Amino acid sequence: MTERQLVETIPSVKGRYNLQSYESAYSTFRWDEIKTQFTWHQTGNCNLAYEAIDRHAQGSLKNKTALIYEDDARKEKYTFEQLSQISNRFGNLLLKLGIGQGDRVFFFMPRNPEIYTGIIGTIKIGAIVGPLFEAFMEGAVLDRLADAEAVAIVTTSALKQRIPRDKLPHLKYVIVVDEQEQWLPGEIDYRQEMAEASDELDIAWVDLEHPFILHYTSGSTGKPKGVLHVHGAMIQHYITGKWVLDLQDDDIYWCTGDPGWVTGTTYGIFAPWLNGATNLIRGGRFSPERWYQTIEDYKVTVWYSAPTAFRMLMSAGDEVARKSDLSTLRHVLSVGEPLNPEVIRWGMKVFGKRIHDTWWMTETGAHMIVNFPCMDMRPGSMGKPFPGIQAAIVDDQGNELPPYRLGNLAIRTPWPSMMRKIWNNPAKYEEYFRLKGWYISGDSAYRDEDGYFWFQGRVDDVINTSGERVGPFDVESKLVEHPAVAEAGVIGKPDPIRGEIIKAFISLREGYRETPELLEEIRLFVRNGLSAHSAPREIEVVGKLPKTRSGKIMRRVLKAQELGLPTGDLSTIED
Ligand code: 6R9
Repeated sequence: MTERQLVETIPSVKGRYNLQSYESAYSTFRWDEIKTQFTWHQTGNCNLAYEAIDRHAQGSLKNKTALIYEDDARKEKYTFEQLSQISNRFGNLLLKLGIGQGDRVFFFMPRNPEIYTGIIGTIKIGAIVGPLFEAFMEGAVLDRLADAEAVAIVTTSALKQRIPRDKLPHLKYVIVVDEQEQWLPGEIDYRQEMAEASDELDIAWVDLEHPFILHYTSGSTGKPKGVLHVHGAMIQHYITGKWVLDLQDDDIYWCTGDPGWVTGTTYGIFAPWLNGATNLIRGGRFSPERWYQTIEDYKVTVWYSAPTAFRMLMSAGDEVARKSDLSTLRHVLSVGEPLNPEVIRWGMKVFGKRIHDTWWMTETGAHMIVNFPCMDMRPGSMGKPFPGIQAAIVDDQGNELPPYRLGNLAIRTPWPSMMRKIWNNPAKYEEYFRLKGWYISGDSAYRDEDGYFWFQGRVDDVINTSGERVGPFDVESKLVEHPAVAEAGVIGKPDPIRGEIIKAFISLREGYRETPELLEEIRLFVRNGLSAHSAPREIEVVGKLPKTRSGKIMRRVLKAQELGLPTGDLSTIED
């Protein structure tokens, strides 16, 4: 990696942000000080769900709207007090079934208010939540429930068909939230039980190290890993919600992530409610018109989404955006994939706002490297480490590398929301910490001399062409700058002479047709805009790129298909 000649900067905009100066916060930060915000800070006996909901329900935010829910069929609002009562009922429902501390309770439903109150209720009794994507098929459900030895699952009458109970000896209860004609043994009628349950619950006071959530995340090969987090993560959920999401009293906050993805829990549930914010949840499918309309209808002020969604909105055209009033938006953020500079430029045009990239992982539990509103932004960079977080680029021996050298993105251990276990797989867990004192993310990145971090790809995705290391992200970002390109996925394809050549898979925007001239024009566009060695030698037009449920382009799938190899675990693929 060579030094950049020209770095685009989008200056910070003055405002009443919760964090006013990054440098001074970073130099004086202590996690211990953040703990004093919590009711448990002297005893250490805590409960994340209590801090997120009941504490507000018992205080001045009692009648504040905590949850606004909307999909094509339901529109509902709940105050903190109502969420406290409903989740108490759910906690009692579980207790009545004999479910208790440390038991694994899974959620397998389309987004609906019951997932949110159910997750809170489960955590209140000290049990462990296992969130699943509703799109999972039988095999994916089986793998996760079997590995976790789940005792109960909350689901719908339609989705329960995908739960192979005969292969799950530990699964005692299937809690069905909607009506059905026939109830099988072991099936619990959620509506009836909830109607009978008490509003008062004995909350389980647990240690900060007590687990509360098990998120399965798939690697490229083998079975998905169960990443376990503990109640103490709330310290980081809270302070990143305050400083990065910049949540303030009168905000209407919308995070588009599904609870099956860690973004949909840490920043779709815990961070906003720990901060006492009004949290908007939208169910149903993605649609540019409806998404923009949701912002207008609810006067959304803080919006957290993902590059895949922003790129889809971008390719739907600016006219669609102009049909809705988006002027209430004051802070927009992104996570899940690298945020292409072109998308940031587009955001400045349609929202009049910067889109703030944030980098973190299921394993890190909360934000690690981010762009704060008070900070100058360098499009294409994921920003700087959160205060209290020490990030570095290290080589394969754990030595720190100087600016502009590509290497392993690593975090100094520990931090409050760090995963504590890979379920049933201690060897896998140890692998992340193989270089002493560091957590190795598996991402490849470099740092510039001002401390901004630049993501290049998963370590396995980095391309070596004629001796040059090329990160797929740079090439993809240049490709989507071309007016014909909607999305791009770039891989290294083995080549006898060059080691690897760069192959790009692209989807075209509305109104463009594939012609040899267009492909050549796109190739030259990258060549002239980036460098000769970064230009794709092959470009293939596809209708759609393979993506995960959280919108990540699956480069390993593109590569396996290209080489005619097995594609590995596909349980999280979009369709
Ligand atoms: C929160 C989440 C983690 C992986 C991570 C990286 C990619 C996430 C990113 C990003 C570039 C960003 N990733 N955020 N890459 N810029 N801002 O996404 O967790 O689903 O576990 O994925 O996603 O490759 O290692 P998870």
